Amino acid sequence: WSGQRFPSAGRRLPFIGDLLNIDPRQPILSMQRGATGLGPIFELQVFRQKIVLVGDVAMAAELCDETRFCKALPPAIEALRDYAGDGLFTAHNDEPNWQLAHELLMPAFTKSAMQSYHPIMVETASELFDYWRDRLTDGPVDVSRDMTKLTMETLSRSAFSHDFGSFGTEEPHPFVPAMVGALEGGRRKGGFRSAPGGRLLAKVVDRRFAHHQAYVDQMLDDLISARGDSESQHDLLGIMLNVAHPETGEKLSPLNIRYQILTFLVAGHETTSGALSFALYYLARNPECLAKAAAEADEILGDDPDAMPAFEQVSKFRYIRRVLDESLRIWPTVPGFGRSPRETTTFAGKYTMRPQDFAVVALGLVHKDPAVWENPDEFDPDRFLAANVKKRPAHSYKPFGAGARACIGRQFAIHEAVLVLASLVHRFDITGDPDYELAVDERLTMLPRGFELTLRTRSAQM
Ligand code: MNH
Repeated sequence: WSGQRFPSAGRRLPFIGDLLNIDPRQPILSMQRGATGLGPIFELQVFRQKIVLVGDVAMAAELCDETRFCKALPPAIEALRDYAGDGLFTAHNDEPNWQLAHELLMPAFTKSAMQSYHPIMVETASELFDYWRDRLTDGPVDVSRDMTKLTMETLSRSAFSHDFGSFGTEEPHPFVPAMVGALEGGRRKGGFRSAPGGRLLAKVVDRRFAHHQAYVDQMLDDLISARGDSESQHDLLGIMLNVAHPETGEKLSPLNIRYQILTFLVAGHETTSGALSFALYYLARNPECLAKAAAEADEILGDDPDAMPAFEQVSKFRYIRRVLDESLRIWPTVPGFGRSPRETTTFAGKYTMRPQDFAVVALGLVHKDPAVWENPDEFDPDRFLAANVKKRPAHSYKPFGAGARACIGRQFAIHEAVLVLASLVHRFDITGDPDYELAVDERLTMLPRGFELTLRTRSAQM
């Protein structure tokens, strides 16, 4: 962005830039709050690093044009390469391992692959419901905690055929705090990387978070060595270990496989957990929506409150799918993504943008652009009725990113989330605390904090 300056929030100080305008516990949310009145493109400077963000549909749509733009890795994501290297999420566009892994792993995300995950998803959701049933008299459940148990378990069973035993204890599996700790360390390093003394600080952070890293490393070793010399290709890990590219014969290297396992463990569960938790928050707050969702579940699943959906039934929960879509509109659990031009170009009709420049699509703002979304703060699943979707410009809604580097797990996440929401409202009456005010935990992704639900089995009334 050579020489170009965009509006910024608050007062910019020498040396640290806009650092004081950012809440370290909620960097993205505080940044978005500060954007009010700045217009559709604004900037943030922390030490020598400048980040440009866009917050309206028109600019987001331009950046999503794959012919002119491609994925960029903003500093916070670049910092994750210490852990995830050239794994799918953190690979640079031109790194050969991205193409190779993308081609080898795509078959694990086809519709027929979803069919093979379906029984695992059903089984895992049933275990959560049994876990809840055994604790119904213990008071309300912590939604984010239990949704994280569920999605973590579903992902590890589907992708790695590994049972984490998440429902055996109240506490989350130790991988969860270890992962959050390791990533938090990475984020702090990322924030200070461009500061003088940043390298030294990184060493301090590394030491403080070393035990988390050691735990994660051991877990990856165990997951891989448990395979022994099995040639099986029945799950994601089997494909990574045993499938060669049909044309080049190339296979993923052991180091890259470790990066991919970590990538899938992280990318594959917290995002879906947040989406489920926000959807349940909105259902509990909007009794008419909850009644419609439950009626849809009852109609498709029938009288038995313990019935679980068959594979073909999951796509029939149209209303519940709209609840999920609308929750991800208001709370995109991946709050943004970076884009760079393929060649130097003029962006938004007037800004020169070079390939080394990037802009972050701030989904929390784009998904509420008043030019496209009426009453943007209101929860209304019917915005996603086909007739309404058609009226909106392309790229108004991008919770799974854009282009070749968009989410590979989108169908997996949607299938799992719809299945869980439908069977949950079929089996349980859910009530939130009317005094609860939504608070959000910002890790790499967004999760409601302290949101609880009281559950009652519905069998009694049917
Ligand atoms: Mn997911 C990329 C959002 C669930 C695995 N994911 C992305 C991107 C977004 C995203 C946005 C693009 C980021 C960027 O451009 O920098 N993902 C989500 C959301 C959910 C989600 C909102 C759930 C809801 N993701 C999942 C699941 C998996 C997964 C489930 C795995 C099973 N996601 C990935 C991987 C990538 C990705 C892997 C990187 C893909 C690539 O670059 O090739």
